Amino acid sequence: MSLQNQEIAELLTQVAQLLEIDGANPFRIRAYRNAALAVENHPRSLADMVRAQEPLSQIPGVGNDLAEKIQEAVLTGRLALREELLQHLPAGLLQLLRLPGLGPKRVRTLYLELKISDLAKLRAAVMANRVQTLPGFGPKLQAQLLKALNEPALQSSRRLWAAVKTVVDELTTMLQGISSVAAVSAAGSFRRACETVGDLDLLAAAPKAAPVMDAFVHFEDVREIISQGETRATVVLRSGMQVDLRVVPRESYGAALQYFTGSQAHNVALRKLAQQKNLKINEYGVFRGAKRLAGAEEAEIYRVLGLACPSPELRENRGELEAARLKTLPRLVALNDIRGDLHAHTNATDGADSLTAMADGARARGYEYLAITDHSQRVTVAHGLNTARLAHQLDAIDRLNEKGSGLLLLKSMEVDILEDGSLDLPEAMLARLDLTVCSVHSKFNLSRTAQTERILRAMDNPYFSILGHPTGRLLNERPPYDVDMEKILPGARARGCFLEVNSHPARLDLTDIYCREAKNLGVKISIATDAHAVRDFAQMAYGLNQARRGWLEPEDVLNTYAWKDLKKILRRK
Ligand code: DGT
Ligand code: CA
Ligand code: CA
Ligand code: ZN
Repeated sequence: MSLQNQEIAELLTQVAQLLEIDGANPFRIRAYRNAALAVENHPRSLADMVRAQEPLSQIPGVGNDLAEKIQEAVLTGRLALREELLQHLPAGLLQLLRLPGLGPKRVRTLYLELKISDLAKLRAAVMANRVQTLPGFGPKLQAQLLKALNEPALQSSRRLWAAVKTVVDELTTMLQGISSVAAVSAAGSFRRACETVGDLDLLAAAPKAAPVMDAFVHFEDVREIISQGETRATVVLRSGMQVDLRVVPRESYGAALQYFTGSQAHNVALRKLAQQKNLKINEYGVFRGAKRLAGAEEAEIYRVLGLACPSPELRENRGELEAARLKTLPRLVALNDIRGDLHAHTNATDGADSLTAMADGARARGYEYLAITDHSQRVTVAHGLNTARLAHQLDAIDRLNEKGSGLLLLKSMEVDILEDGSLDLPEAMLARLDLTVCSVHSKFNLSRTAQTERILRAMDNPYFSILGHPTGRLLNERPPYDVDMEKILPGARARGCFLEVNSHPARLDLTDIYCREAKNLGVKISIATDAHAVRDFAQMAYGLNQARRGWLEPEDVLNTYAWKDLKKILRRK
């Protein structure tokens, strides 16, 4: 993983902002601000410097303490301090900071005086005229905030991949309907299957751009045209999402697709590689002098550089170019490798569909097995099952399995991990299950050490199979609870436990980085939908995205195995 300087600076800036909202010591705040500036303006990649073990403390504005933080950001992609702050400060406060006129001081006032912690609450307070009387505010600022709250730009924060998918489908269908259009694709972070997407990048191949541009800006869902050039246009949709379209001639479509898919870090590394071979690469093709060696097909771009074509999900400059050169790219797990789903709820707890409906739904997807994992008793909001109700469900599963419909229902439960690390189900019942999904649903705010120990202690239980939604985060809503994955993963490995990529589009809480770490440690992953209705089985695609970004191959994924093999893999030593 390789954070750009700007991304490191952004993390440091957020820490400074959160500290200020928190009312921290001004010197400490200033230290983070200065470091962010220094990092942003530093001419060399700090990630490279960390890798080369060059001291960061030489950088003006970066002392020993901050050098450590930068190193942490480079090595882990995150800052524990930022996450600690977000354990007691709502993440929505960071969104407030994006409004003109709102800095950390005023956000602190809003939060302390009116408990405003996100855009919706601010809007409500503005509408109720309660903001203008706060110290440091006033009617003029309140009016300015109202205007800003209605700006489309504000709503265009990062969107879940799943939400963007719908738009991609609509827009590509529309563009493909234009007779002169030879090819259409999404590019950018969407094509790389990132969890969230900033703006959507689309690419089309056509001999003349004008008719394509015209159809695009007149698409029914367009609310505003930001810019419209001859071959490129940017619009904002009614949802607030920004979409970029570029139209290129067919002969440079492959090069443009490669270029605009990114990531930028991948492109920079690729360009360096081309330069070493005395070739030039840009969005029009690969050139030796004036001679174009490739351009029409993306795979050709890589081929003339001596590389296999890495799947877009891998293009983050995390070793994929090396693997492409050595022809050792992973054979990424795909939907047709998936033989079942290991996390699903029924209407016995908080699901919408019955046991038989869920079984039928899984069979319709061609699955061999489905684990029924309703909640345990402690999760009262979900109407968790007590021992008697679970026993009843297990009997029902036995009866359905005896009928032999071709789908095997696995007896399981999403067992709550209690605060002391014990499991919310007596041993006699645990013993009746084929596997367990064990999850944290309470006490999210334990310290990192306590949360980590809690989970490891739960894994000590010989009936623990899979850690469900391992960090509890909800993208754009709730930060992850503080847990040390660097301990959980080896801990799981040592005990013969597994982790889940929860495919809910806002969860995906085992990140690409940790998927890869799990693979490297030999910890297999369950890609599971946590379906609460038959239609949720389709969420498997989102979990697969994450797993593929984490370099997972079929053998790394529990639910690619036939049940007779999976059963052996799940058996604890
Ligand atoms: P996003 O929109 O924040 O989710 O992330 P991306 O990756 O879609 O970024 P975006 O939309 O700014 O640009 C799309 C792609 O275009 C990016 O992944 C790589 C390429 N690209 C954009 N700007 C540059 C640049 O300055 N240098 C290079 N080498 N590539 C760039
Ligand atoms: Ca983009
Ligand atoms: Ca873009
Ligand atoms: Zn759960």
